[in-house]
Amino acid sequence: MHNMKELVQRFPQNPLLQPGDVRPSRPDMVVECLLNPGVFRYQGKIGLLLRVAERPRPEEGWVCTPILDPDSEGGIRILRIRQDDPGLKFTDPRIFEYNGRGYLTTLSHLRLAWSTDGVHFTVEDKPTLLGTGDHESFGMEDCRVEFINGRYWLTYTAVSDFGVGVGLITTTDWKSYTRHSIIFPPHNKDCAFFPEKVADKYWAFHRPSGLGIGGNFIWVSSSPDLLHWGGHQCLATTRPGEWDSERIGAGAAPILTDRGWLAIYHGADANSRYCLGALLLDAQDPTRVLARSRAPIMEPLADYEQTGFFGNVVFTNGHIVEGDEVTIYYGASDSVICGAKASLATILASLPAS
Ligand code: MAN
Repeated sequence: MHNMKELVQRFPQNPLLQPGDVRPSRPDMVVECLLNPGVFRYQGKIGLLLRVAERPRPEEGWVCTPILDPDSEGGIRILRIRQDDPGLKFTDPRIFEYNGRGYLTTLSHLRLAWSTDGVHFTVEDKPTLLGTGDHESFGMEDCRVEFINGRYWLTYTAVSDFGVGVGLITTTDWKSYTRHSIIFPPHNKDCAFFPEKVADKYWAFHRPSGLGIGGNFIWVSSSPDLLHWGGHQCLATTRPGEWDSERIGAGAAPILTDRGWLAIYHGADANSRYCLGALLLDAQDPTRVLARSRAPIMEPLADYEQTGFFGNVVFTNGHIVEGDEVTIYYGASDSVICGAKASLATILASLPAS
């Protein structure tokens, strides 16, 4: 099952969390997938901010998807469409089109899970953050968490009928939350803040999508205050014919090493097979790429990474660094949460000389 040449070591306990470990947000909903956690330390514990994707119990002959709607009972409206409706078009298990408009098959919220050993996690009983307002009616996804200036900064994908953008929330205690505005409007996702200032500015990765011209590329931007972003520059593009030919996006915050900023990113090919790779950026100038993985540092090879809600996916947006060791928490097959360890020196040594 495992390719021993890979430079990451998967946890033997994988998967660490599965949909059955999480209580649905309402009795009429089913937890379908656990995905892509943000990761942080708080009061001696490791916290995961999970993406929990739910949908109504399946009904024979119908496609049902939940949409947040403050005017509906319980704050959720169920869109019910007959499976044979000619207006219905299925693209993949995650998304569908109805009468020319795009919808998600599941609704995601964010939920905390805690651990003292980084392997065994206890998931909170209730959603921590639910989509709020017009820009999150299709949910909140794939949250990056970074601790800067005494606060945790949560950058997540806000999905609605208006598009897919990046939302920002801050907290100090994981009990009360301050919601800021959308910081990168549609179409944009995969936003991760750098942990500290570089050249007197804050920095963030994000992933706008070009329509027709351009593509799904990683951009880097700077800010005086972590709220207002400018100086946008394209940092890395997809590579035709390679494992990252279709779309790329940042993982969590980059890691400062003695060779520069090491960033772990995801790349997908035309078959939507998601792997992880690494980028090395200049320590003083994060717009300068010094090196990039030729081959992935991690591929979907384990059974649980190949089969699931959306198979052949390893996707990360959170890790913990301890000396030379990075523990990568990741979503496998858009279904379960897993962990893997790697040596930073080994990842750096795998990058082509620049
Ligand atoms: C893609 C996938 C889905 C996600 C939507 C909206 O289709 O990443 O998992 O729900 O985008 O962000």
